[in-house]
Amino acid sequence: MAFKRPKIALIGGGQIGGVLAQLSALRELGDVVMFDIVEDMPQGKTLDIGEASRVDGFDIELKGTNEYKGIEGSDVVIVTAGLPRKPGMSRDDLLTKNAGIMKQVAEGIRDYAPDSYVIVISNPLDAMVTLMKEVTGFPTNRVFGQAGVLDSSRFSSFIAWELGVSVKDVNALVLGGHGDTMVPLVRYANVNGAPVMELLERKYGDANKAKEVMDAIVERTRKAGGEVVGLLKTGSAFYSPASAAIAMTEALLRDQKRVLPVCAFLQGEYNVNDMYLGVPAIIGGDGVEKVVELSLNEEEGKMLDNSVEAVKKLLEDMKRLGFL
Ligand code: TXD
Repeated sequence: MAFKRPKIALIGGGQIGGVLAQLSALRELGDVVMFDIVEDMPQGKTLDIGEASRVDGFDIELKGTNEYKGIEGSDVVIVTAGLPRKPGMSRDDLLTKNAGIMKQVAEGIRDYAPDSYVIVISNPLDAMVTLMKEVTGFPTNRVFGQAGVLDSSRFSSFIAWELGVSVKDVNALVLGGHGDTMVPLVRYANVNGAPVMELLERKYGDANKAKEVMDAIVERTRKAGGEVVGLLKTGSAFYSPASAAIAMTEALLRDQKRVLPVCAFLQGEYNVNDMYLGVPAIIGGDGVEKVVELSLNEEEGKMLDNSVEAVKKLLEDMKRLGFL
């Protein structure tokens, strides 16, 4: 059997989809097919990126399509299809619209890429991943969502900027749903093993001040998506979400066994049953290979419970609207 390059399908060729295509090419992760309902747009975007292949030096084929047939044989599918909230639209309106889109997309993946691993990015993330799993019927190790890698990267960046250290030495994790109830784990945050709170206390010589600074970092992390939206005005973050999903894709295609916070299906871990939630997991050649359990103290446990409740509400809304 001849060797061939992995095939990556991008469903949604908007802001995030475009960066996903470019990063996939730059890192030579695999051939890319970009699907969108907008005629000619995915063809144009992939042609544009492909025409830089000589300059950037990548041997990757990029194609655009408006038909699901184009994603046949894909190993990984990354989904960003969806609509952002427009003025006058309620949360239910958005949920109805995006759940409708996700259902259609999931049927396309189920029918044309039945053996693929699926990474969902579209919002509301936790609900969209759940719907993807329900409609495709794929095993849960093959359907997961991107939120935690980005939320944790934001948390780590803010810590690095505050302490004036390389972000490469910062390890900081965010658990929970992708919303205001997410749980940045301060107690586990460290700089090459040194607890971040200890470093902040040394910097300020005052435990109260250190706590105040950390509280502000946690708050900024929770609201980081909104901060970018507020500045961009015409859309939401797209470079960093794409980078985050590419890290997950690379872990999968190169069987890296990375421990990454992803939206994974829980069956008893963290005392949560049969529900998707953001937790650290080993990501390797078989997708979500194992959820990594951390012991949480009472306060952290309560925050996670809070986040679980918020995700459950979303799922109830989806049921009420007839999608689950
Ligand atoms: O970390 C995260 N998970 C996120 C998620 C961080 C930031 C943004 N996040 C969400 O990703 C955001 O709220 C959106 O739901 C998605 C995609 O964001 P993006 O910025 O890429 O949105 P765009 O530019 O509007 O692109 C969406 C594309 C657009 O080209 C539409 O034509 C297409 O989706 N679209 C469809 N594609 C396929 N099939 C259908 N039915 C469809 N409908 C719209």
